[in-house]
Amino acid sequence: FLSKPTELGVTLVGFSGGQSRPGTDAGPEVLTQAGLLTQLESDLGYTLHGDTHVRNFNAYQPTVTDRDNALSNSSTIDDPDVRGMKNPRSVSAVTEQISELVYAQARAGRLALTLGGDHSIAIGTVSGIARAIRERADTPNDLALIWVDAHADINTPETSDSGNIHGMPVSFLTGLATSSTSGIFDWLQPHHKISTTKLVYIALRDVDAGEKRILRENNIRAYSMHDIDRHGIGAVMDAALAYIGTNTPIHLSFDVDALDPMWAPSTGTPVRGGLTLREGDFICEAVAETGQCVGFDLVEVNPSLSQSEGGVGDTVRAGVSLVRCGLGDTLL
Ligand code: EXY
Ligand code: MN
Ligand code: MN
Ligand code: MN
Repeated sequence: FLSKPTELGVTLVGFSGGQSRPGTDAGPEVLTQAGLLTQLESDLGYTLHGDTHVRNFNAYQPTVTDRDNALSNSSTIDDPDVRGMKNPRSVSAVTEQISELVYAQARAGRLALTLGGDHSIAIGTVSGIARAIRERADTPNDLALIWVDAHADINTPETSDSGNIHGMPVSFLTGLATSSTSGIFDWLQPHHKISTTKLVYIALRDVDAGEKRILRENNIRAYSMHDIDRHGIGAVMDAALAYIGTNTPIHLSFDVDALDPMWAPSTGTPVRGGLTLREGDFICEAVAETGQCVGFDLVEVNPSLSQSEGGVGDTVRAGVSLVRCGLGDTLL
């Protein structure tokens, strides 16, 4: 139902307000400096659309210091917690803008590539693509979402212990988190949302108790590292894609912390016991191979964080590899 993608709609999101460690906003910059976009053009043959310069969405992020200063300086923006969410106005405003930008790329029939940024930005990417897919005549079915991550990112504001919105995007995208009268994420309309039956997780290994309950109660399809160890990544991808079915457009949201920190140490919430780089690449290749992929995010690359010399380079090389594989790079 979709023709082989040649047009790429690029959005480079410099934003870190969904969590508290500075540096994730520089993710798109280090990935593009490594030549990623040039490779997509010259090696993979894509025509690039959208904005190939990084947008600094952190300009919308009032920092903790700003908040403290706001007590003495009324001209600084204040963004106090709402239902325990940190930086709620800023994340809501930024993701609304991302949603519009990504919608425009997907609506024009382009494969929407977004480089983040922390994972809160997926509230923008998934909502924009879900809406575009509902409108497009070449896509008979609603969007499916494959979320590759060590974490489930499905806390509601009420179940979250941290208040970090990068741990909540899936609950807002599926409507499990209720929008309130607070104005935060009130812009999310039914046409932006996806069904929990169209959601598949891969590589989970650090899921909060409240999130486990949400996954269980909603019967959400999830493949943990345990499942990958038991069945192998090939069988897991076969099952995941069979569950989604053919004729269904797919968005792949890849958190680099799904990879073991051995391969991708420069990220804010690393969890040991993760995917090898090849398993990560394989997931991306398998989705690309379906010909159903309409969107791809790579998030949570944080070049300010590295335990070891060379850790940033390793993480960036891994990120470049994942994107190339997700966009249909083949070796033979
Ligand atoms: N579950 C934890 C929380 O809600 O704070 C950790 C979330 C980490 C989220 C990273 C982006 O995947
Ligand atoms: Mn994540
Ligand atoms: Mn459609
Ligand atoms: Mn994660």
